[in-house]
Amino acid sequence: MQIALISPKGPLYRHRGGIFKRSLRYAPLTLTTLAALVPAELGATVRLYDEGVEELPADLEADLVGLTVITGTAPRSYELADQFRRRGIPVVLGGPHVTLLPEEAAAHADAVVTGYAEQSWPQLLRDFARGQLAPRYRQGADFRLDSPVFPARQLLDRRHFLTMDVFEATRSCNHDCDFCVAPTAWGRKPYQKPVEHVVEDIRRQGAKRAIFIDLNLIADRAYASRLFRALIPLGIRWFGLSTLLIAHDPELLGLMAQSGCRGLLIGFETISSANLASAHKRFNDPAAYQAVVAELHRHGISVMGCFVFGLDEDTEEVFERTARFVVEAAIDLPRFAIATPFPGTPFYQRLEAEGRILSRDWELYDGQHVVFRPARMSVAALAAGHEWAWRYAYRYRSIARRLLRSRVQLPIAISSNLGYRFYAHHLHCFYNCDWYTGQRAAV
Ligand code: B12
Ligand code: SF4
Repeated sequence: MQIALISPKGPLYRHRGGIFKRSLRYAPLTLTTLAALVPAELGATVRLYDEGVEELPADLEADLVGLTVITGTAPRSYELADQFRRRGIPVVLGGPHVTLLPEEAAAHADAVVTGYAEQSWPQLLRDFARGQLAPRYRQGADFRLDSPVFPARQLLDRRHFLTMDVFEATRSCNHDCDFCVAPTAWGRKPYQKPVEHVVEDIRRQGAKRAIFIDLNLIADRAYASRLFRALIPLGIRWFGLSTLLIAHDPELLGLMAQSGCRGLLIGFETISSANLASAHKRFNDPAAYQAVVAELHRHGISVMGCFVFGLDEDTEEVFERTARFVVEAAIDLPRFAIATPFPGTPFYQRLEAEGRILSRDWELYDGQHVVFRPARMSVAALAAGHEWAWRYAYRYRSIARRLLRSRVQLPIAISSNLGYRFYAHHLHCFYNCDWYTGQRAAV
């Protein structure tokens, strides 16, 4: 059996014409994990294709195609799925967007898989081999990540990625921020790989630097503490994601730093407490942001700080205040996004009930387009302000000011800042689709 697993990409991230440089691109674990879950007894050959790094072969042949779908790539995924099915190749769709909108996806697939797929995907493949593919596979919440599954990273061409040393210890998150896909798609129950399996994966890979893609590594304090202790003997340096609550837990932070953590992606989201309250993210306190960054720097940890624009309390002043703030606070790598109501989330439901969703073209749901009517500014002002903030934060002067104050992980910080500077200066190339320019011109 020949299985082709594909990660389709929207325009922003596609390798040709996209603006997401190799210096920003690590190898995700979706396709490599699915490949590792293929039951050995089927004797299948698995090939992986990531449209973010390569063109799909026009004559791609397979007995079964699996596509991973996030909201921003749903139109491209459906287009590819329809093409394969026209050629008589059965298609399976899975991933966050399929979990959020299975009925929509089912119109383009022979089978859809919702939720995580640790048990359902092997089951699907066995059914397919017997000629008994079912239209719907659901992973119940009662599964565990106990069995050792080592992602098949060797199936991706490492030349396309900054690093292949990408790992995962946990899934989902215990919080319920109203804009986040994780609690809606997968629930808040923590799923954890046994710490020994994570360590074994890192050892096998021979990694010296690692990226953890877990949504919130400190969701379960006891587990995080066990994991960090187990990482210490490996002597690696690693980057991951956490909430800013880590800065308020000196013991865990000390352990995290000792285990080799050198950078954290943190969702600060907004400098408005009222926005945070309505998004159910009250544990973020804007008054403490600067101290949080300083505390992480003190431990040698650089900060990728993420902010969203367009929440209901935001007025046109928010762009300048936030952009100046990230420079003053010496955030090593700031990222800005436009608030995006992913389907199924409480944020989407609220905007829909208020009649404020302007477009359901999922390709625009990439965090860089305005798809709803903002409360206190126009669509055009939100789009322009967001772009302005990117440019301001990535002026050479701003980069220098941020990095000279931080002085943490300078070589890596300089190269990723240059990657994001390129991104910031090319964002406008992606605001030329007809619907979008029409909206901006109309306001
Ligand atoms: C790597 C990554 C990216 C990469 C590539 C993603 C891609 N597929 O194109 C890049 C950097 C491009 C990216 C960009 C963005 N991303 Co992203 N990203 C991730 C991240 C961190 C890791 C993915 C991963 O490797 N997971 C590990 C694997 C094992 O889990 P998994 O992918 O969920 O797969 C499991 C199941 O879902 C299922 N499954 C998945 N696909 C399939 C397919 C088949 C056939 C089957 C059977 C099963 C199946 O089986 C797997 C095993 O259980 C996830 C967060 C996370 N930790 O998952 C966010 C995540 C996917 N991203 C998300 C978001 C919001 C974004 C951005 C909007 C961020 C932004 N503000 O700019 C952009 C949008 C890009 C776009 N074009 O629209 C959301 C998804 C939202 C949504 N509704 O689609 C996630 C879930 C994060 C979150 N907080 O909610 N991202
Ligand atoms: S803390 Fe982060 S991952 Fe967890 S629900 Fe909130 S936004 Fe999502």
